[in-house]
Amino acid sequence: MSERKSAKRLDVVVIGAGFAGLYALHRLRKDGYSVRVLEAGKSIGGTWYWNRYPGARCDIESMQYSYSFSDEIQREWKWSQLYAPQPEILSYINFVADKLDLRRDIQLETRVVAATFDEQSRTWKVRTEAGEAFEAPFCVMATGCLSVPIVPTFPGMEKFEGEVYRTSDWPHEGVQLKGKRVGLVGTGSSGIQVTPVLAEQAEHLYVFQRTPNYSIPALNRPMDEEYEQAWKQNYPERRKAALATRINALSDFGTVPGSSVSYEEREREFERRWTKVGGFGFVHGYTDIMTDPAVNAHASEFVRKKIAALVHDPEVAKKLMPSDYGIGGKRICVDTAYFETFNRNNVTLIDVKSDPIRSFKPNGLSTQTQSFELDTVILAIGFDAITGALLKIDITGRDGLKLRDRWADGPKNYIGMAVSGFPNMFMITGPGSPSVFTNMVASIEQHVDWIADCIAHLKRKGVSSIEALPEAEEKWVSHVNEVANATLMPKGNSWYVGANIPGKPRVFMPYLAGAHVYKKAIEDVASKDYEGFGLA
Ligand code: N01
Repeated sequence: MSERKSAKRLDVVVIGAGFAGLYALHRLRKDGYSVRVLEAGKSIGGTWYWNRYPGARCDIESMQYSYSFSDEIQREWKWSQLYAPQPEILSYINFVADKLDLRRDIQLETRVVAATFDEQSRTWKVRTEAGEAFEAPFCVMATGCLSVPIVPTFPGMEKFEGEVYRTSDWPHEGVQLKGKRVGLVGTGSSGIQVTPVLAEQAEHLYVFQRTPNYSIPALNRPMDEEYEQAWKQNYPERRKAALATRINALSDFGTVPGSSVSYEEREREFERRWTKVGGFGFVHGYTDIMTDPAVNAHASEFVRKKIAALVHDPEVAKKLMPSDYGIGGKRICVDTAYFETFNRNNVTLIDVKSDPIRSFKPNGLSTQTQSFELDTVILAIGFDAITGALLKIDITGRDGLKLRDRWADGPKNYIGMAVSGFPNMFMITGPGSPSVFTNMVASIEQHVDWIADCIAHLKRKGVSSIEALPEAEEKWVSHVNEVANATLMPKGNSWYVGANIPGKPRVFMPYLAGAHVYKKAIEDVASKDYEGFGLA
């Protein structure tokens, strides 16, 4: 047991030094508070620090997936590609940290294990793995939506004599795969991004796929100078316009429902979007693509036809086609030559839904019916999403209430930022907010600004605590569920509903009404003297 040191007192403790924690530090420090950011990693960057597997890149355009709060920064930084690769995003984050002199208030290699609200002093007492203690009236959870990787539990893994890597904490020095027989488990966004790169490096790549995904070509390309300048010269207006959309990003949004046009017209539009727009823009064509079963089925069928055209072997193509859920039922993937990779002689697809992985052995792994000799296994098996990082910390609110108990049936919250029973604790892009359905950087800025404005309001009013009221929370959670249930999205067995974690309550966690609707909702709450909160 490490020695307990006396607690450091601050105005705000921020947990996590990714995009969210860094902006929270900047904004709150600018507002005059003493702030400390506690970060488990050896460096800053959060998601973009850990997920450094080859092929990792963002799937929102970089001109938009970047901070907007400083016009100087957004004009100064130069993105090399339409969709920046992970090393460039990490360099950008480091550039911002240096530019704003953020590092002096960030404590690295500091994992927070517990946070407890002390009612008498109205402070959060935060404890780290090393036994260090911090105290502050406010605690900001900038812990990320996809930051707790699933721990694999394949039988016999300990017997495997080769190397095992996870995309979610890829070695900094890289991995040598030349001449190796590589097994990749998992075909979500990470698996789909890493596959084409692994195929180029490995002697042979075995892709173990449980559920096929809908993936759309990114159409990534070097940054066009004119395009970049058009953004830089119009940043303020474009950023503002982005916040009026449902994803906090500009895209080629269609304005009519797909049900109002003919099948042929939809087909032409899907074709245009597949070949000219790319990425998530594919599903932005019609307003009802996630709500009208027929339109959704058409878009899904269109992707399956593309897979059939891209993959030479019809049997492999069939295995790659999602068939038991519609597009959007799981997180849509964005790729660069993913399906084409299965035309290579050194790539084999194994369907582990019909033939599940049974166990590892010293020189590979076995499914129910086959055996594979492997030198390296790469796991891209996902995350305990949205609530995982919050529940990993032992959070205790008023009256000894544990967040783990409070959320036993799902993440109760008010406007995605607060939880009743947990005063002065704020979540950035928490459950009940649009989070992963939006441009995360913009949503992070929105939350940080809302929280900073809220703390300023409390100071002005001379009150020291704010807490979501149970009835407001109840109402918000029912609304979030109602909105989700009006779409086809909760139907898939996705991490949006916690289906990838055995025993996790099945609740659709993000708010789906659109970022623009959400923006108005949280602005209304603030303008009505923080309606739905109790101030004391
Ligand atoms: O994780 P996932 P991810 N045996 O959960 C499979 C963001 N992201 O890291 O679907 C065999 O999507 C699992 O199969 P199934 C993005 O939001 C963004 O890929 O459960 N297979 C699935 O195929 C994304 O959605 C970017 O049947 C097993 C895969 O592992 C989120 O992160 C890039 C298994 C996990 O897929 C998570 O993506 C990367 C088992 N026992 C990630 N267990 C960009 O911005 C799990 N699987 C581009």
